[in-house]
Amino acid sequence: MIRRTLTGLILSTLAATATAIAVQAPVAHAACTSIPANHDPAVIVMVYRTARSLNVNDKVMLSGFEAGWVESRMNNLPCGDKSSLGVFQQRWDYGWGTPEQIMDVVYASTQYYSRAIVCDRNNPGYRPGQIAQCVQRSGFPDRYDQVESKARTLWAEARRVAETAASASTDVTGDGRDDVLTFTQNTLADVYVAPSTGSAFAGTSVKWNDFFALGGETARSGDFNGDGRDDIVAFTHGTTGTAAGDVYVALSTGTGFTGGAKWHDWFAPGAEVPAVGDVNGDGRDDIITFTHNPAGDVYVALSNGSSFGAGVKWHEFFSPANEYPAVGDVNGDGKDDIITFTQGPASAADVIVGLSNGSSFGPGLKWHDLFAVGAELPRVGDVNGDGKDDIVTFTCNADADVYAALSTGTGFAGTTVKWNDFFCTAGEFPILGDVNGDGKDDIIVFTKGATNDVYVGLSTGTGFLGGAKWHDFFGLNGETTL
Ligand SMILES: [Ca+2]
Ligand SMILES: [Ca+2]
Ligand SMILES: [Ca+2]
Ligand SMILES: [Ca+2]
Repeated sequence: MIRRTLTGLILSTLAATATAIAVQAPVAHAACTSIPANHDPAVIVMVYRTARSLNVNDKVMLSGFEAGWVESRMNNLPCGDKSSLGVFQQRWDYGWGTPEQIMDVVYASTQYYSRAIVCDRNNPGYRPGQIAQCVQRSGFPDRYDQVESKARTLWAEARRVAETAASASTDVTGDGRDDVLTFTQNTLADVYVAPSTGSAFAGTSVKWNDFFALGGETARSGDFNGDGRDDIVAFTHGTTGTAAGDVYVALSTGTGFTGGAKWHDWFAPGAEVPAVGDVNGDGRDDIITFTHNPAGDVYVALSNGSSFGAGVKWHEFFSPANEYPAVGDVNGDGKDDIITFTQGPASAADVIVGLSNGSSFGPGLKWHDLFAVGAELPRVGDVNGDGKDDIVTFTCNADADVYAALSTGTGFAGTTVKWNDFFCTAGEFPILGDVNGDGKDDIIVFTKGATNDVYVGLSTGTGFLGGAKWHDFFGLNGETTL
């Protein structure tokens, strides 16, 4: 059993720091001739994940997005004023690290947030912008609070990408009914499960693992050894250091998860977006990662039942930055396919599919041209029980509407077909799962906030019933819920 500790992580970072200090500073330093007008989507995800890994509070989190926007428009700048570099414009000659380190977004963010945590602790009355100033010591101390609104928007975007979970299988007990899972992702890193009884989620504070998926890691579920019970997986991300790009799996015993074991040591590093699905149809879930950058590459590592094989590129260009990637078997051939929601305005809210042939994903095919507009939350699942995965989108605003479009095997049919007209309001988190085991995926929402309830809307095959409370305390703010 491999157990990772936070201390181990910090020690390895320090060791890396000690060796790297010998690196020479660059002879020449370039001032920036221009700074991009917009943020780099990958940079904000790495800043967000790093802050989560340090368990920062909301105020400290926001301060980093204010500082990053003011200093670099959230870009990893290879230039800057005097000796300043990187997303936070840190200076190698003022003790922030070597130039190479500062140009590592994870390292730079760790430097920023470690100091911000101390500033906040010593000055509990500080606003986010004052915390940013405390760390940055800028000649223009008022600039940070002035960009609060922009910083909140970027924070929300980063969280949305980090929480991309358009499909997940969560039957950890193996009885044919999907259960609910929550990962605390704080210093305790606990994993709780509430199994479905068919009409409710049972149990409060039933811990299935007491150290898995630290803050900043991505937690998902899937049946990796093919025994009919869904297991859990954590992607460490990172960019450098011994823990970067690791993938840990903890297998379900039906009543708990075993200790995490490393199944891959280089997959979904940095800001990549990982997913889970059985792409070759052998009954074992595999891992998929979307680089989610301008290259838009998609890599797969197949499960052999006890580890994941080498990462292999299965698609050259799919779901680049700003799109919303997902995985599901949309044509019902037993092999999971890739899906991306472009999420533009109504004129550019397409759904593109890449079908699996068992060893790669085929060319992108448009299966719908108006679905999941803008900030809606799309999901993938078989809501009518015909064996082909369909698409569902939640507005999660004051309208609280839920739309579905059914797979025909070659496209998704139906535009603005409402399956429920009040489910998921702002701040809540929706998923799909077959919680009563009738073969049709139902809708589930974690209210979070003050109530921490879980509601379910069962699928009838043509709509979702009104929400019923299945749990009254599960999945708190800041936790990852599946
Ligand atoms: Ca497989
Ligand atoms: Ca398929
Ligand atoms: Ca279907
Ligand atoms: Ca169902």
